Amino acid sequence: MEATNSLLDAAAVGDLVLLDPLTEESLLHTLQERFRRSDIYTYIGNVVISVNPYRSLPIYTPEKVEEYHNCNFFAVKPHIYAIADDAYRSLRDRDRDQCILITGESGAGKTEASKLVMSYVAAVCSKGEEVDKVKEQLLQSNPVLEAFGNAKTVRNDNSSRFGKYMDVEFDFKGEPLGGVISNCEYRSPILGGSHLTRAGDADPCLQTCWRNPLSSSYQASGMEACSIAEPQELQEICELIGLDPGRLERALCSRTVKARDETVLTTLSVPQGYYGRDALAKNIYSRLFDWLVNRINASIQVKPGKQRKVMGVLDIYGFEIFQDNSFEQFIINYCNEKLQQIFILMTLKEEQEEYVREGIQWTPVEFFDNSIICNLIENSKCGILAMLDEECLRPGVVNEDTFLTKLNQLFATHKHYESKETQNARHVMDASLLPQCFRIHHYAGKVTYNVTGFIEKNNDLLFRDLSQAMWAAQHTLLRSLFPEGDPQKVSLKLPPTAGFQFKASVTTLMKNLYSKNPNYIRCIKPNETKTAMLFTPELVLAQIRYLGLMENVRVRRAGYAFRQLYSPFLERYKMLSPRTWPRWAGSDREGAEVLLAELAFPPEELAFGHTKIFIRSPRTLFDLERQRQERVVQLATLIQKTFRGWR
Ligand code: AD9
Ligand code: MG
Repeated sequence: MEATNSLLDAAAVGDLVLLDPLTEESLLHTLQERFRRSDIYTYIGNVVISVNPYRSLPIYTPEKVEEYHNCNFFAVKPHIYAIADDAYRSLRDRDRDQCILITGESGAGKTEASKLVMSYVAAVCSKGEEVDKVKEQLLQSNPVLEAFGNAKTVRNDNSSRFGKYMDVEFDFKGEPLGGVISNCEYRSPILGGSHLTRAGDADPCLQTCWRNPLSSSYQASGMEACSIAEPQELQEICELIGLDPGRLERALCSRTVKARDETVLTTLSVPQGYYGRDALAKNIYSRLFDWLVNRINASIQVKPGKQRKVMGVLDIYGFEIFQDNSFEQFIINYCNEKLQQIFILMTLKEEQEEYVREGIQWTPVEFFDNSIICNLIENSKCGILAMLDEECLRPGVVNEDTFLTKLNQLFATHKHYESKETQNARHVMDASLLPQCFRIHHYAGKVTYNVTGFIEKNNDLLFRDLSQAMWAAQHTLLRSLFPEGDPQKVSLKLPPTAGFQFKASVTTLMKNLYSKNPNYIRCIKPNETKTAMLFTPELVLAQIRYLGLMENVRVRRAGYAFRQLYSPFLERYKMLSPRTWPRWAGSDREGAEVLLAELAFPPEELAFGHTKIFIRSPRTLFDLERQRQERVVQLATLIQKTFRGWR
């Protein structure tokens, strides 16, 4: 076991649960030292931390696959293959559905990690014409999705602009049958910036809209009105989608408003025109992407009725704390807060289950429960999202001021909520918090959100004139993406808000994950410049905080830091006891009991389960290991002397 083999060299600790003392510095130092030795993987129990090396390492070869195939998790170096193997075997042999949750910031290596997991599982499950075809379909769905869903950003040359959850389904023998992909996307990030300029992938008409969605476009023509600045561009787009330019121009520059029994065409202001144009481009791209996911799902779906076991892989954006945080960060961080909640619940649940299985007394341990923050955001009556929806649906002029005022009143005394107003009431002097902002104390740190734009982004409205224009186009695919544009189907109901939809998909995702056995991969980005093997401590430290790694270690060692099956335990340490060494005739469990009684460790440090020994603190394990190493040296000296005597 790597962790105990090299205890005298603290930096080589392969499992941070054994870190002693546990501080941010020691954790950071361990990761840095391991990274320097190209050991990019480190455990926290069975959580894998992966630090992006930004260069190709020779650790994903078929020989490595073989090495980790059916391995004993603790007997081999930490590796993403070990967790993939453990999850797959548990699914196949113990009938437990699995999920693999991969988190980390942009460029940290999540998508690469998800591909490594998938390719590992594909490599170790059985072969055959039918199975190979399914594997191929599952693996090949990735390049298609990446072609449309990824883009070059400042942070990552191949950044996923969507969150992806994929359920891979297996039969009782562990052979893949097919799968289902869900797009856990919050719409804005897909068309997040002007970096989207890659040519060659998309349908030419959509590409034009995407690359240049009538940009450079509008000029004010008098009061509160706008017109198309580049009619040529409009003409070209309309030729491609098969639409009368006059129709699109009208939809881009004006809006039909129904007032009582009258229908009035009102002109749009320049900012409204820009809003409509961007909303249209976003909708076209986003709906096309959903269509693509549906097409892939149709080809990989498993026939209903088949009994199946499931391995879900979640590749989703991590916690974000920027200088300026807006609605997008709020939504993303809410999702991460939920993932943290599920992590705590599941880890403690798993711990508890293991103790029950092993017949060990469970004493609940203090840990930070973040439900209070989740509730602050998602409570259906008075959470921040509900308040925002209420504001968005309120008739008349709405703005973010009243939204913020309501939050300030509601959460005046909330421990995890702060604003200028609540600070004043609490006599806090803090010039860094601006009046248009509120701050949430997330599990991963404090984030200040500027409410400007929250309402517009939450409304995420596409003017009906635009959806009707798209439905009128002759381009069949485009037309099919805007069914609500059919004038026969005009609905007076407002579409659900972005926040509402996101909360619903997060709730579904959490339910799905909660029904499975979780496996975690926490990805860390070591530097901002995508440089091979460069480790910037400040950057990594920030991620250690955002990923909640300290909390992660604390939760993991909430009960017993170390546990091992009796047989390998006795095998390793029996040399410390004259009664068990070299040969022990009784059971492994009795052997471990005899051994530990002779070493006289305090009884509260140990618990004897049905199949495993449990050790409470790393210190006790270290002590055990130190004694073992001393014994090894003694024995080596003895053997040397004996051999010399023979000569
Ligand atoms: V984003 O949130 O989608 O923007 P990811 O998915 O976290 O981000 P990604 O997996 O795309 O990051 O990794 C970024 C780049 O780092 C890859 O294109 C590789 O060049 C590099 N990378 C990541 N993981 C590894 C690895 N295990 N070995 C070598 C890696 N290079
Ligand atoms: Mg990615």
